[in-house]
Amino acid sequence: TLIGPSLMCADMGVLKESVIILDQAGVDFFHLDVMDGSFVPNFTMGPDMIKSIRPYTKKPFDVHLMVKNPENHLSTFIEAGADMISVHTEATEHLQRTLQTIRDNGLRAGVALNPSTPIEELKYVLDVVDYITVMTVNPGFAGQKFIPLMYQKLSDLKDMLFKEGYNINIQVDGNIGYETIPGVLENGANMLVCGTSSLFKPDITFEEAVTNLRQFIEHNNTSNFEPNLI
Ligand code: S6P
Ligand code: MG
Repeated sequence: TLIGPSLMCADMGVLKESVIILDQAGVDFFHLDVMDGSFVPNFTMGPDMIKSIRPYTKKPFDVHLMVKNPENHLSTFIEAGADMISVHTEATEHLQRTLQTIRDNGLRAGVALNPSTPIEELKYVLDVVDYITVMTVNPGFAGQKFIPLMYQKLSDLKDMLFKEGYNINIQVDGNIGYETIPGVLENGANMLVCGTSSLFKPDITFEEAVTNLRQFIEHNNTSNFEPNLI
């Protein structure tokens, strides 16, 4: 199971320091949320910000594009230092081409689904996908509540991938913490995006938060669905 801090939850005044400490604390990847105020009603990180923290860790940068027409911005985020890019199936007309372009540039290609979007949308792009992000909240904000039907969605997705014969990572994003981790692991998730529900807590250091989270995952991981990337 891979752990990735969601950096939009960090204190932007000490972003660089946070990256260095989280890296040393042993996270597996960094999750970077990009919003355009149109696909989702908020703004977060941009390419310059991503570029400015790139020198402080060698861990993969997972850029989650919550923007309309993400195909128009791939090169911007590749140049900023992305190793993995996920796009929303709801935001691009030509999902297959967009994913293929990400891969052609040597990155891992991800596809993210809003809570209401059915997994069937993915059936004919599975051969160009490295990870699927199941949004367990509606994208746009940190600190929201997990949508319970997403456990069923994860389980259905796991079944679909097994039936179609694909070993694709399943990432979960939104309110991933101690209440929800046992359920998402049981239903097939193997990449956890960790925000205010787990890693970014005022009363605990990043080192403690990562250590506690690892122990908890080890105790609760009943599935043997191991990540095949990074
Ligand atoms: C939300 C974004 C996420 C959040 C993350 C925050 O639109 O894509 O990556 O940053 O969900 O985590 P939490 O625990 O505050 O929900
Ligand atoms: Mg995200």
